[in-house]
Amino acid sequence: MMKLTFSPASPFARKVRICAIELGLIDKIELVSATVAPGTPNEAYAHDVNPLRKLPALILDDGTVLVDSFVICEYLDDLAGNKLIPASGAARWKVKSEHSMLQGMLDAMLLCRYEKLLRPEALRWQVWYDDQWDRAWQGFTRFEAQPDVLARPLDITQIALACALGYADFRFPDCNWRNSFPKLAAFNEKMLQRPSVKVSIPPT
Ligand SMILES: N[C@@H](CCC(=O)N[C@@H](CS)C(=O)NCC(=O)O)C(=O)O
Repeated sequence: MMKLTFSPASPFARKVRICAIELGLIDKIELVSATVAPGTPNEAYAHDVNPLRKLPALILDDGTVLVDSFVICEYLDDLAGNKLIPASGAARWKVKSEHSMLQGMLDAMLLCRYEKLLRPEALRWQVWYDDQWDRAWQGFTRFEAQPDVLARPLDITQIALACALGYADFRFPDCNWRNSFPKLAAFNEKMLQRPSVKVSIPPT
């Protein structure tokens, strides 16, 4: 049994879980809850799993640790025979680049979250916060303008995008992204019809 370090609030862990369900691999993975956050070092996690103290990480049966949701999704897709990431050619690099962009959007949103939640108020820098938020927002703007991406058969880009939109709902409920991105709103509704996406909605 593989082990995935996990938190139900993590959009990155959610992305891996959705991939595993869609690829028929979820029964081979045990979700192991882990707690990591800036400012409260989890030394055991740093030592045993990931020195970067981030989740998710996938621990394979032979003890190998795969770090980072980007790599874990690719690994699972490889095991299942390239169902979520095109196996070769221009489409492969386009989808990987989209996935990478969504990683950056999620990183930016997570930094905003940590800034609000963890950084002492006197040390906050609004310009920096707004700049990070704008990166995520510009990313959504980019996907809103690409209806062909939203209409493809299920792939990693769509899964990551659903996780980013779900994270906006979860941590930034007042951002009103649906008003600005109607195509993404329709896409999100469609994604929520999938059991994998629905079962992994972060708990409120
Ligand atoms: N690039 C990483 C990002 C993972 C990440 O930032 N995870 C968050 C939880 S949502 C985390 O572990 N944060 C702890 C920290 O930054 O201290 C991935 O794709 O797995």
